[in-house]
Amino acid sequence: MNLNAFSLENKIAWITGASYGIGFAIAEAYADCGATIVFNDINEELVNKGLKAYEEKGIKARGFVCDVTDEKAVNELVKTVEEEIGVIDILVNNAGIIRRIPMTEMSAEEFRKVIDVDLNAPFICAKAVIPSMKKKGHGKIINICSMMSELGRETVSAYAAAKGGLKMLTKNICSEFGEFNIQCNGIGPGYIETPQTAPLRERQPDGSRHPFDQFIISKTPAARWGKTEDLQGPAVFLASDASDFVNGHILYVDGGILAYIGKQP
Ligand code: NAP
Ligand code: GCO
Repeated sequence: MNLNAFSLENKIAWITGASYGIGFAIAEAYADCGATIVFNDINEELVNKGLKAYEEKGIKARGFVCDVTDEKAVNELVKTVEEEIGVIDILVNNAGIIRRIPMTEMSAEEFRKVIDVDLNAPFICAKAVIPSMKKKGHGKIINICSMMSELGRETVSAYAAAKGGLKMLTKNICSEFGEFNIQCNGIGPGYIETPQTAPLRERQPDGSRHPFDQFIISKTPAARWGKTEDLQGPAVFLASDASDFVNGHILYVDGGILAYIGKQP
């Protein structure tokens, strides 16, 4: 087998919301595999924080202030990248938010905000990069889904609805653009140690582990939370030529949670 199939040399990758967290880890792995990194975040402070973090890793990334829900700003980012760097070969729709609120206490505005960032924005970003991918004759779109693309739980109704929709948007982009050699797949991370899940892992006043932390450990065959590094290999695979015949698939990187009934207490 030609191991160069996993190389990202001469590829331009745009990872949204990648100043830190899962997006940063994916961008770092892509840079290690030879890709040119483009990222955005919602404000200049975060972009500068990200640029510093990339620089410390020896990565010359291009950072943009861009709210992914703003179609005009997204189109301007893509136009600038195409003019100054080149056509985007790989898009990772990573930017996302969660609001943990019981459904009957959640306002329609709060629900809409989560849907806007976690579902509408991946549509906007994919729509912005697909035309040039079609002209170039290839492209990779990777949507960061979630276990909540498959399962629900209390307080995350908006997030689960968005991530369930993102799974189906992934399958639809596959269906509509596969003939142009564009592959669109999802990654469904399990419970990963990032700022987004920090509230679920906070130590209790008595020093014990958070009940939810203990719950996840009991539900995971690997008996641990995931680390952002656990997502790097799968993300490289889905961005590389090695996955050219993988399309419309959600690759769950969850330590086995979705396969496991859970350890008896
Ligand atoms: P995170 O630590 O909260 O990072 C999310 C990033 O997206 C932040 O930089 C955030 O900026 C940015 N962002 C939010 N709204 C944005 C917008 N409108 N425009 C541009 N950037 C925006 O999250 P994470 O844990 O790394 O998660 C990254 C992705 O993985 C998300 O889609 C999340 O749903 C998904 N995921 C996470 C887990 C997990 O266990 N952590 C598991 C499954 C899926 P701000 O700092 O300004 O908010
Ligand atoms: C939650 C968590 C999860 C993770 C992830 C699981 O509150 O249940 O935040 O939603 O972020 O999406 O795959």
